[in-house]
Amino acid sequence: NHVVTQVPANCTISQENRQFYADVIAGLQSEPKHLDSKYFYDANGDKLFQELMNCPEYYPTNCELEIFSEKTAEICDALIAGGDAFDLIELGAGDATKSSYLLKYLLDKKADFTYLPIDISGNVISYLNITLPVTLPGIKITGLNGEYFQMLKKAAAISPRRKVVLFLGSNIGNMPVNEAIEFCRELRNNLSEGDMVLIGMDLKKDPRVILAAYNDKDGITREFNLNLLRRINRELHADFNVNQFEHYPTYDPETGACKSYLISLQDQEVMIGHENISFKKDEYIYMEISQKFTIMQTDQIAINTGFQPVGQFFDTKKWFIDAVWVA
Ligand code: AVJ
Repeated sequence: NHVVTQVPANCTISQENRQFYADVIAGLQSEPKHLDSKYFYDANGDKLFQELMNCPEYYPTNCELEIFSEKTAEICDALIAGGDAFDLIELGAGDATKSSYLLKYLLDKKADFTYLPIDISGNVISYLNITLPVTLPGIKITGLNGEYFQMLKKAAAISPRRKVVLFLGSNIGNMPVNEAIEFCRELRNNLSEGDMVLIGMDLKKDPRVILAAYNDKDGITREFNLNLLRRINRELHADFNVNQFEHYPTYDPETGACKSYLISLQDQEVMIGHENISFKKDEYIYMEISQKFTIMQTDQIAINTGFQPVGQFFDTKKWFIDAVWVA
């Protein structure tokens, strides 16, 4: 954080925020305007997402927790079936609440594995490195702080063992379908034959249930979106008036795309660093996609990207799937 870039004469942007600044400016100078949802997760965004997971309307976390707590043995047996010793890699581990069910079961079973959580947040990785050996005595853990594919390459360099990759929470849904397929292809290219993936995907269901999950009564999702504008104000010296933007979530039952927008309530100008961005009344910023899938689509994505779908785990309502794929 020592190297700084002058933005306007009197403001500075830290080295680590230069990419953030470039992405924000490029996104808001595009037509239509958009921001990248990966920037939701600063410390405040992490907290809001935790709150969101406790909202009654936000069902995906509860569904996947039900799968992990009720089907622990079946899931672990499917993962162990590929061979004894393995590296259990988690993409975007967060606080590892869901994966802890698997870790505990695998430890009790004396399975020979090392847990390698990968996360872009250094805080997350140091938290896991410190707390997991206490809550799960005997666990072998090597946290990797960085981008998914760079860290996967690093994991492959550290050990030649079979890889089992966890990609949970329907994080795959944060990409449009084409990009999700590209992502799975790149994932496959970073794995070897016989490696496995356990991937969580949110399924199509009653459109009203889905829309409500992204439009909770307490307004946490709204705050979650507006927080990115606040973060831009704080870190990039901008002057968004967040009261002049309205959260607008949509769900298209045909395509399964759940998208959220922030709509400008008036003609307005916003300064970000030395850039001036104009908004027309009713103009939108496209903030996030949370894609929903059919069960058939989950199999097709696997097959089209070089995997074999070999297992499916559902919650009782069949709202969410954790699928097992073999490379
Ligand atoms: C963490 C990406 C799975 O898309 O459902 C929740 C994020 N956004 N509410 C999702 C989110 C709005 C969440 N993921």
